[in-house]
Amino acid sequence: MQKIIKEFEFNGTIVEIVENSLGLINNTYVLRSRTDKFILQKINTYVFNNPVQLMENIYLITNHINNLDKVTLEIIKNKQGGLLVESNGDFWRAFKFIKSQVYLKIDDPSLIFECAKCLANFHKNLLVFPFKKLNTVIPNFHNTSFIFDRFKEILLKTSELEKIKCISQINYILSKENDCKIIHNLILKKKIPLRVCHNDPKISNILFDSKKKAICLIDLDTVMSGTILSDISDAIRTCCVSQSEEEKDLDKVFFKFDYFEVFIKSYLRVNYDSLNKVELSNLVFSVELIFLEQGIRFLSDYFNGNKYFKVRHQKHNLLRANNQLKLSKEIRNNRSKLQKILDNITHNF
Ligand code: GN1
Ligand code: MG
Repeated sequence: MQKIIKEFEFNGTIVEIVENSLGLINNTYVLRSRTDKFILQKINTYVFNNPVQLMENIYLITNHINNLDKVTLEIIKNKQGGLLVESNGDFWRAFKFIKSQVYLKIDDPSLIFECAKCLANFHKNLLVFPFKKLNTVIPNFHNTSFIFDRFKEILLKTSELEKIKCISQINYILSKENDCKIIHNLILKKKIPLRVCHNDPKISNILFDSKKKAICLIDLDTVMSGTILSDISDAIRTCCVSQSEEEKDLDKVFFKFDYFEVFIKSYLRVNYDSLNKVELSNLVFSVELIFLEQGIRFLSDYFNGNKYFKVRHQKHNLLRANNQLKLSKEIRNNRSKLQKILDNITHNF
């Protein structure tokens, strides 16, 4: 790693390297010199097969946000002025370290308010950014219809024994084929617009200061065009729950309706004007769908040999899938309750 470190424009000698294992995709290290801290990441090329295009996106987005005088990631270039360092087929990139705290789950509604505000401002700041300038780093990333079809393909290669063990999860997912198409079809029909989206605004991708104020969204790897509904629902997926997606005791896992209310109020306060009627009327459904989508993604990876998400043990992705599918069902059974909460809020706008 010393060889890689030497290639970047870090000021000062690096005296400490600590691995940070929060993300499920890239390898992240916090570096410290005598005066500064930095983030060094090895990009997961199984997931991101074009790191150059990915970094081009991050460069454009961070410049745009920076020009608005808002806080965002700051790329540290290599000694030739490039955005990446390549070594033995691996791609590395670096950022300035932002002094902050991250949360894996939330126990304080004021943090929910901050998350929603942070995401809404991110969307607002990028409203004028022409999304066509961004490379599609992962095609069909939040296309649930595509994710469903890939799940079916993976099932064809899964052993009968494994399928029997997971029969209830499989049957539940297969019964949702039509649901998986709804948002995608509305995009195709241009009823739901494409916009610049973060595409991975989970709670641990939001930095907070010591006063619990949100600083900015990080992990800009998947910033590209998409529906804003995936962003809103993905933030809700990780903010408005009793436990994180890592919790395996499902009795402890439930949706927090009061947090949903705080989230929606805070988000719409900033960005209500840019949502159209079709987006608003599909918002509650999109929350159910994102849990289902994440459940399908985890279960697909489990059947496929855990190649995509980092795991600590062989059944890790299965347990994560069970967690997400439970929440998807809970939202399904409480759609009208969530719709009422949303209607009461939008009524006042
Ligand atoms: C991955 O990189 P990280 O850990 O923030 C994944 C997201 C999932 C998330 C689940 C590129 O995000 O889509 O929602 O794990 N990122 C990618 O924790 O697939
Ligand atoms: Mg990521």
